[in-house]
Amino acid sequence: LLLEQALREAIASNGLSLNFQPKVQLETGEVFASEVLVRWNHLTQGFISPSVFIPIAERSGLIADLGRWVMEETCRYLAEIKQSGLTILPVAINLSVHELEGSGFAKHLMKYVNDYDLEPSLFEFEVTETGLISREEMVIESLKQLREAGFRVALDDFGTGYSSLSYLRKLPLTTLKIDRAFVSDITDDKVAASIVRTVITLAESLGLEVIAEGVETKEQQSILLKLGCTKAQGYFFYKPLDSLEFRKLINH
Ligand code: G
Ligand code: G
Ligand code: MN
Ligand code: NA
Repeated sequence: LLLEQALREAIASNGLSLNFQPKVQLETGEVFASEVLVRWNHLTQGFISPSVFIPIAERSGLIADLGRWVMEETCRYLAEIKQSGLTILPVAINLSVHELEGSGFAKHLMKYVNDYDLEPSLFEFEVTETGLISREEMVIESLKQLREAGFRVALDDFGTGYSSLSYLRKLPLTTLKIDRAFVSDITDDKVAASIVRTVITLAESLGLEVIAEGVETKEQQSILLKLGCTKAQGYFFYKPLDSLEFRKLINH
């Protein structure tokens, strides 16, 4: 309850910040986009992980305010880059399924995009399968509205949920993100490699972009290239960077 109250104050008083993890072309390391990751530097406890405070936000209903803060801050950041005449790259924002449950979510996001004079095609929203299983119909409807508004939609942590294939038929996706559990096993485990190969083929035949998460070694990079993967994220390339570091990286 103390953390919940502190989180409420952090959202209201700019106590949160954004990190950006570069998404790269697997072969060259060229940065083509980034994933936005929220950070909370607690006054006395230091950095608290989103895997701790996102669940608190979900349970307490603070997730709607937190999501709005992340969206607006991302728009502000992009608009600022655009105004300085620098390169503006697409961003991916993680969504909690709770945020998709209300109606009119897409419209609400469009308001920020319009206020900051940005294009919806710059934004991808990442959702996880585990989140989707509850309230399925409403969530699918919200995702459809996001696509109709011109946003992109990625299925995050793909392969770790229970009904991956049936969801692929129902969800209006643009992108599959291969979970890092497969990537970390790919060098010693033939089965993991086969799964990754199959996911890549599947994504291609469905017309989806595919990106490997959690690439940490050169060996993983080279196996993924052999399996036909072209895009990646991971510590081998870049850790999440703060906004200044990220800006320096793309405008060196
Ligand atoms: O940044 P880190 O790798 O520690 O993220 C931990 C978890 O928190 C990941 O599952 C990530 O998707 C989630 N997360 C990070 N930022 C956000 C955010 O802005 N909104 C939501 N809903 N989840 C986030
Ligand atoms: O659930 P999601 O995929 O959104 O989680 C993103 C999280 O993954 C972030 O907390 C980020 O810090 C973390 N992450 C990004 N790249 C790597 C990596 O190469 N290895 C590990 N272990 N974590 C990573
Ligand atoms: Mn993600
Ligand atoms: Na993920």
